[in-house]
Amino acid sequence: MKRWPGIWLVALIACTTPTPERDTPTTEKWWKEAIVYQIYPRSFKDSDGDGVGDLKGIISRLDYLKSLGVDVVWINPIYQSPNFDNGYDISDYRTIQPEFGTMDDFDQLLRGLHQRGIKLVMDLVVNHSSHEHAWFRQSRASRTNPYRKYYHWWPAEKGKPNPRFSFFDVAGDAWQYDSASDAYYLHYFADQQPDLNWENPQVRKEIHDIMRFWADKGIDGFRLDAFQYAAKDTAFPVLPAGYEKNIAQHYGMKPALHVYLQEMNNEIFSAYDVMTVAEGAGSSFADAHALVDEDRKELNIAYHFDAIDIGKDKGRYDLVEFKRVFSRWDSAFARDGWLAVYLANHDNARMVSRFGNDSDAFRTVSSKMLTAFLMTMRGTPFYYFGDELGMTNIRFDHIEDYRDIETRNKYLKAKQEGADLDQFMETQKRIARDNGRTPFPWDSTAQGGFTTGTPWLAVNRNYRQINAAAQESDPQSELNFFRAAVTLRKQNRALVYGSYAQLAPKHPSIYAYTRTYQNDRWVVVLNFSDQLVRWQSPVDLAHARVQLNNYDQHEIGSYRPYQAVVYQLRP
Ligand code: ISL
Repeated sequence: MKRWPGIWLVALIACTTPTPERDTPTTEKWWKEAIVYQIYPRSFKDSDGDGVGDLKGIISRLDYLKSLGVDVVWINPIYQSPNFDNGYDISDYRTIQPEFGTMDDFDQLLRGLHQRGIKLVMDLVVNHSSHEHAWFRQSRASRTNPYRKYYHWWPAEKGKPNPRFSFFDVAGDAWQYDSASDAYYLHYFADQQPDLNWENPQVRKEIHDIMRFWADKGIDGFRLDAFQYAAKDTAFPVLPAGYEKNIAQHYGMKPALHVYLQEMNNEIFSAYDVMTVAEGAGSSFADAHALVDEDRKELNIAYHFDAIDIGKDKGRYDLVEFKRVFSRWDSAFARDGWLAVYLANHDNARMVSRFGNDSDAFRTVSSKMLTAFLMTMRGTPFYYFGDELGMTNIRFDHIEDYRDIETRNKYLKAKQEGADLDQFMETQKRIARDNGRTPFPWDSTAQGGFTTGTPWLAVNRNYRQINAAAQESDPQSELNFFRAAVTLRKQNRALVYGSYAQLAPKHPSIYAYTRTYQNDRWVVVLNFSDQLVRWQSPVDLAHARVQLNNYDQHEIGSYRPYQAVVYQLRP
């Protein structure tokens, strides 16, 4: 275990006014009790030496997944795709991408997971398809093609449509002119990702059939990618000034969204015991509730961006704001609805680089502290693969090292606009999505044991220190801490269903909260700083049992850098 340095800071902060506790939701569901582990399949394990992770690779590591104790695996898209956006541009929703394997491999993976008591959630990318999907090939062929209305077209003789911003387009323009039919089509993401027209009932029926296909195979859930954008104002009016501050409201979240989701629920979700999670939760608590409250009969879990976006632009975050965001969401969902709790995914930097401290001195301990946080909050933890090892950002120096369409296109855009490219590259070291997509380091052999070939994206140079094999045998490793935290959550309903209340909302370094379920009460104390902090809990901890601690010592009222202590009060 790493030693903390000799800098002692006595921070006696009087702000210990607890926030009130809220009721716990009454309905108990398997997906509320589950811990979800997200696998980025390109980077998990390559079985055939082509440098790309694949299904056989995952199959070869099923026992590792079992050993983690997680309940659900969410796998990023594995369908056929020309891969402009790493599978988020699907050209056939019923075929497995050949570089990932075959449908037989998929069936074997699903069986292997189920045999080990692990469920599988698939990523459903249906706000848009690939431009290579047969629907789009037809749609663009002529204005009279039966598939024309599967997408959003604007005839050129009406002039240029009102501007819409594209997240990934080099020019930032979501309208792409297509000479074949002298019209523009809409793509909120890259021009290889045309938006589907959900107003067309035929499109909705096609998607239901696709969902039924996968549900009949026995999968256990769907993550709905970027679905808040599916219902748009298709008159495409001029947007009001300042619309960028509320993209979700102006680009999607129109009332028809709920019609589409209720239809989907009626057709699919109610017929299968599947869990459903909405990527993006609108722009208000009301929006998020409208997506997931039980009586709405739409989705199960809201996956909002407020927490993951904290300080993204500034390069640092303020713990008081971090606590406020998590607490406000918790309290807004204390009675109805349910949330995902996460600190990383394939669209973000590594958790420890972003919210912890990835220096040699503090990487291990701060990554464990963040794990303790995720495993003791209310909401379903969505834990990103590799964070159990404390993987860090790769921080590429050259644009050529990046594979992500977002980073590469933003670089071209910045270049065209004459922006400061050094500054751009520095920012990407902090936030680029490829930071979180590098291959999983299994051991200290070449390429971290991920592949025998050339990896599609560089393996982080620190794989000799940070790898699963080394951590497996070390009882103090991040990996074994993760397993202990998972077990603790699984064994204690208070950590799942217990009400939540902050103990020191204004403290700049300590995040402390209680979780209470019937007469079982817990106190979680997390030091988010690299200094020793003295802080007295308003709840008496003298007789509490320490159930989780990322240091081997512990002293009530004195918390070492990035220390996490989880106490259970004795009744
Ligand atoms: O990644 C983002 C910013 O860096 C987000 O704006 C992201 O594009 C948005 O959350 C939607 O993400 C999802 O759909 C995208 C895909 O690239 C992402 O990987 C996916 O999570 C388009 O399908």
